[in-house]
Amino acid sequence: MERLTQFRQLLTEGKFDGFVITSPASRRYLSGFTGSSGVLVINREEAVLLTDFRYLDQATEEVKDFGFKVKEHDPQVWGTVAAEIGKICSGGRSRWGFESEHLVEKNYRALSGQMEWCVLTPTEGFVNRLRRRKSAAEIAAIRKAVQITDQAWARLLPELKPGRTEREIAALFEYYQRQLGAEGTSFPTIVASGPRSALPHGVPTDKKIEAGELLVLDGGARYDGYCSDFTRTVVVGAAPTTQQRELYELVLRAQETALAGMRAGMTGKEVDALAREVITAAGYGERFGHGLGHSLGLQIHELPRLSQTEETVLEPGVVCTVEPGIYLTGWGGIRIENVVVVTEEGIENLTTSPKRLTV
Ligand SMILES: [Mn+2]
Repeated sequence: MERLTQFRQLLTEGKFDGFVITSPASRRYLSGFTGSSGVLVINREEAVLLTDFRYLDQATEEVKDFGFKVKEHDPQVWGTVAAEIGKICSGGRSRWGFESEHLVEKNYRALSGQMEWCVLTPTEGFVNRLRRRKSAAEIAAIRKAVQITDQAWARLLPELKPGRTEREIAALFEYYQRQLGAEGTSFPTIVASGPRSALPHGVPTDKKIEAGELLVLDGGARYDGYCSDFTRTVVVGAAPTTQQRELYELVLRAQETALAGMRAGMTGKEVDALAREVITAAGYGERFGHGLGHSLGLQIHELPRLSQTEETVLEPGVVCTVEPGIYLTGWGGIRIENVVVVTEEGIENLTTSPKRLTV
């Protein structure tokens, strides 16, 4: 009920008579419903989850503590949604919000076309105003997801040998996470070796890992709906070259600088700059072509971000990644990623895996 009460506060502040929620993560956050299909219709008096026959029993159980009623919608979903909205605001002129980053144009037309008396108003990141500060229970779920990933990495390290393919490494990592209690991955695992490690999001291939190559693994687990995110870079089966070691130490120093300097009250841009200045001063600023990090929770990428354009001030309870990288086309890439909780004084580091270049 607490989340619904807070959400209604947002409705009042935004002068909305009601709100339609369609995105899976916000739907789950507000109603507790974990199914794959359903629409929330919320105003100051009513909160309804409209879903289909497959989910009626499950939904009734899941929404119990969240203050929602469950109703079945027709195959014509948007007709039922419009009728429900008409019913709870007696068809009078009203202003309802929707998630413009999620409701596609075809569905928007189907909905708005059936309720001319209602002004459907686009919003962006509306529920995120609640979701960006994680509760103790949410942080506990993320912490568990991070622990699973850390343990899977420890289990994987002895398996990182020349001759193995990127796909084999990715499959083992995902299997270990499942063995350790993950519901699944938070996104498809990235494993990229040798020159391919210069691809920040390299999809694993049948390429065999050769001795002395860099290997970047970026993956995460899902636990109780919440995500972890993790990257380590290692040199497999040989001592690192001088260049590999120097660039690795530079990325590590950039990450440690950000971890030591960030705290609540800074903007995402200011935190990004902590790491970016270290890499830029060494002459590799152009090769760090992505943001320093992103929030995560029910989704792998949430707001606010740590980037060169993020003006949002970080509040305590924001959980985000810190993941600087350097990518040299044809040579390889290096990235190191931890998950942290932002606090008044600094951060709490959730990721505990060692940061060793050699395996
Ligand atoms: Mn990430």
